[in-house]
Parts: sequence; structure tokens; C-alpha cells
Amino acid sequence: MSKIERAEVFVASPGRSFVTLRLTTSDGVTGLGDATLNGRELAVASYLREHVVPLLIGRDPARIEDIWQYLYRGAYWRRGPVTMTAIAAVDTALWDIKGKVAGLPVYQLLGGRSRDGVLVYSHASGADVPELLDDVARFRELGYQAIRAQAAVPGVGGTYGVRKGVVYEPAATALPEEQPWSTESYLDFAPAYLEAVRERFGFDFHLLHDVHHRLTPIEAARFGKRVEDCRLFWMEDPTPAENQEAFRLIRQHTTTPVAVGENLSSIWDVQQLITEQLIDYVRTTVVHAGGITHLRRIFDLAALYQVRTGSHGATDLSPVTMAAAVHVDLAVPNFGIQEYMPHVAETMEVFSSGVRFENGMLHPSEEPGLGVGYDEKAAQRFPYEPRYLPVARRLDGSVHDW
Ligand code: EZ4
Ligand code: CO
Repeated sequence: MSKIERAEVFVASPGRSFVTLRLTTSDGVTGLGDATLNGRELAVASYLREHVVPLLIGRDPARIEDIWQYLYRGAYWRRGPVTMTAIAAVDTALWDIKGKVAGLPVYQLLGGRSRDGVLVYSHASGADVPELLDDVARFRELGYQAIRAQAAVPGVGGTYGVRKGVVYEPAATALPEEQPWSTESYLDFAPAYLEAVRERFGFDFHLLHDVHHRLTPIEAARFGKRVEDCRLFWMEDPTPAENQEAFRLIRQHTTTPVAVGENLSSIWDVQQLITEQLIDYVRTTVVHAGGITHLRRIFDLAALYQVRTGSHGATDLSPVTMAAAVHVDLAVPNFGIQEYMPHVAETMEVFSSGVRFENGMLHPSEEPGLGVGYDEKAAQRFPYEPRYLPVARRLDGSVHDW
């Protein structure tokens, strides 16, 4: 029997911070897992190094489900982003190994292709409306069939989703940046720029928008109703999802589709949203929701309720997660769309990936396993630099959801 012989945790910041797990078997097969939790990287690295690695050594890497159950139930303390990200890293690495041992790309182990390619959306943004429109034009020219649009809210000095440099990277400062927020200004302004995008570019592509947890349920209902004629593919995270019941109120008022899940970590966190059909797209991801094994379970539950997938795919999800996501997306029957932001050059000096973009779609590598690599020598050139996500404050100084 092959055994897990080595488990290494790498923390590095090639362009941004990533935590990566590499498992090596007694047969010399390696598998990679992403363990990055943006702004809380070392908590997962420590959870893995101190509490998970000692449990893995000597186990049979072929027993993916059993190892998942052992780490989840065996911890006694369940769920939560740190635990589920650590389990995800192990699970993803084990699927990579299983693919390499079988000589098959991971999507073949998941049942094979359900589609020819994976529809993706990217992020257009602007400091004002003309800049946003230019950015949408740029993504149209690059061949994207789906585009998320965000613009800075006037008087608030930039906001969620607006790029400052070449790529959008919200975790940019050594301590959290505090960003002002005005719901009134946002609700006045955002519908107008979404309309401007439709007026200029028409309807032959998908338009998305991320509210990023900023509204109350009744405000979100008003927003969704107001933008119905823009025919959004979805409004994302219209209100925080701790109280899943809150989405019923939004549903009672608008047919704008709703997507939730990027910061949720288990099937229990989305159970009511799915089974009561309070959302249209579930955005849980490989890295933050317990790996391929658990994500597949969430997606199968979603399929029963005509909820489709729309996994998170910002640049804080490493190329390992992006590759794993494309394998899952290709295989599941209820795939909806995949978020995609290309990684910066520094990131790709450390990671290699066979994922390919063509005509607005992603395609996986046909190599056995996930088709990703990690160059630990190159990673040494990019020591870990802590960076935090911003914090939002209302204009009266009180903390708001970011
Ligand atoms: O704020 O990935 O849809 N994408 C998003 C992201 C998240 C970051 C958090 O780490 O909302 O930009
Ligand atoms: Co989002």
C-alpha cells in the first residue's frame, strides 16, 4: 500500500499571499492543495502544520472520503473557514494524487465532461462611469462572454471591486485600510451605471454585479427590483448570509437572480438558501468549502433545487484552486458560471498551470491530476508579506459589512 510520507506547507507572497500544501506518497507521487484564506493565512498554515500534518503521515492516500471524514468528524470542532480551508487543501492534494496514479485528469474521475468548456466572467471596473465603460469594452475585445461591472461610488472615495493598479487586489495594506461607505449614494448610483453598460453594449453578453454584503434585505430588494431591466446574470451577496432567512424578503420583491457563498464553508451554511430556493447560484469554492469532495456534495444538493454553481475565483484563490475548480465545473451537471481573474506574472513564476482561456471559456489541462505545479525554489524569492482586506465604515464612523 502506498502511504502519505511527507506533508509540506509553503507560505509565500508571489504578487499576493498563498498557502500551499504538498503531499508526497511513498511511491514518490506528489499532490498540491491550496490553503489560502485571505488575510488569515497563518491561521490555516498553523492548523495544517500543528494539527493536521501529524495525522496524515502513514495514511493511504487513496482513501479520500475516509480522510475527509476523519479530519472533519475527528476534530470535534466543526465547520468554520480555517478548518474547512485546511481540510480542503488535504482533499485537493489527494484528488491530484489519485489522478496522477490513475493517469487521468481529475474531471475524468468526477464522471467526465458535462460540457465543452467552462464559461467565466471577469471584473470590469472604473473610478467613474466612462472609465467603467472603457473597461467593459476591453473585456469584450478579449472575448469574455460575461462581465462583472463595478464603479466607484461618488463621494465615497472608491469602493469594493474598483481596481487601483493593473489587477483588482483588495488585500493591499499591512494593516486594514478603512474605507467609507454610503448606502444612499450607492443605491442612487449603481443602477445608473449598470443601465449605462446595457445602453452602450446591449444584451448579447452576461452582466453581473457584486453588492458585496453591503445592503439590508429590504434595500437589496429595492436594488434588485430597480435593475430588473438590466437583466443581470446575478446580483452577488446582496446582504450578509449569516441569517439565511433574510433572503426570503429579497425573493418576495424581485426576479433579479441572487448568488451567495464565496465566504461560506460548508453544506450546512448554504442548506436553507438552497433547499428553500432563496438563491439561484451557489458560490462556494474548492478552497474554502472543504475541497472537491465537499464542494461536490454541495453542488449535488443544489442540483435538486435547480440552483446552479458560480464558484468564487478571485486572485486570492491560487492557481491550484482555479485548476481544481475547472475540473469540477466541467463535470457537474448544474454548472452555471465560474469567476476568473488571471493571476499576475509573479504568481505564475511560482505556480504552473495547464488551464487555458479561449473565447470566454476556461479549459483544463489534460495532464493526469490537476495539471498544476509549485516551484518552491522560485517561492523563496517571494517571502510572506502579511496583507489585510479593508474594513468599511459608514459616514458616521460605525463599522459596516465590507
Ligand atoms: O472580496 O476574494 O467576488 N469576488 C469577491 C472577492 C472577495 C475577495 C476576498 O478575499 O467578492 O473580490
Ligand atoms: Co464577491
